[in-house]
Amino acid sequence: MTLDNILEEINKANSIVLLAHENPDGDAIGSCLAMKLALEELGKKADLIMPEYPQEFEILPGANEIIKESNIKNYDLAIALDCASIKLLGNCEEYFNGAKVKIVIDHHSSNTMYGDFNYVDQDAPAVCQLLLVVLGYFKAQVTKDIGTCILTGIITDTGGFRYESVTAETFRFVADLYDKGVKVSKIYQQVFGSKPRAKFELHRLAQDRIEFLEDEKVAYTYITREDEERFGCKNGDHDGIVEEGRDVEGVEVSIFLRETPKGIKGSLRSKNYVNVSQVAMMFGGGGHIRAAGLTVQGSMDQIKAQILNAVRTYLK
Ligand SMILES: [Mn+2]
Repeated sequence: MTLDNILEEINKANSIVLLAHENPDGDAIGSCLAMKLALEELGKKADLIMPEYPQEFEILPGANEIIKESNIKNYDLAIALDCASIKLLGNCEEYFNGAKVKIVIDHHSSNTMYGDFNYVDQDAPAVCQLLLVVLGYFKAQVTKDIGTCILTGIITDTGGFRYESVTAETFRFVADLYDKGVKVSKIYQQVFGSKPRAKFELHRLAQDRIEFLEDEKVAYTYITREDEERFGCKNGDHDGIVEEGRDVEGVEVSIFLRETPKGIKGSLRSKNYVNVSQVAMMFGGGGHIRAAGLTVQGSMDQIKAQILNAVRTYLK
């Protein structure tokens, strides 16, 4: 079984690097930190490389040990968490490619199985929930610190237990974490209950620009680089904008475009029936049925029109 292979590779490795997708979210950071702490429980040290991550996660256990880069280019083992393709590793791709053995642990349906060993379960609402299965199999003890990282990922990737990916198992896992002393309300407050002023201003502007199209079944908005510079935004301040459009009554698909150095990044969300992962894949992206993303070259207006054309065919 894959998990036996993964444990064997971990035991053999003298140097391990942990990586996630660029612009990491709570699940990416939570799963990497949980894995790092769990490896320590198993007597293994690992480097966690993340050039940038949102400041609300700085308080997570082990976050002070996250490094921006490493001198080591050929780790014995690389483990990519919450990352659907090698391309999405961004600047960390070199560490993955340079490693002798490559492992992928993920829950994206669009995962390209780019590791030597791939443990992918698209039904898992978060990689963090999947990690509980993995750590259980490894007989690694889930400490309060590990549980805190894991719960952060579960809460962020499920929108606070709101999505249909949540199962009874999710709540059983959370109940176990609660019994270990993990503070559910504190994590909730940290993740959803507080935002920097720059983030608030960016969200206010994006909300102001929302257009309701296609019989009000589609919400569209955008943010330019100039907007983010003007407010002094940090990495991750745009997180949550696309959900604001989706949450409006009658909206099935929310589209959010954002200028990045690599091109226009599109985020797609759906409420009930449109498979936005399929739409994203038409543009070389991917993700989940209700949450997906893509990065393309072109003008904002052009890309908006192209995505709208694609989304239109799925609307009822
Ligand atoms: Mn995830």
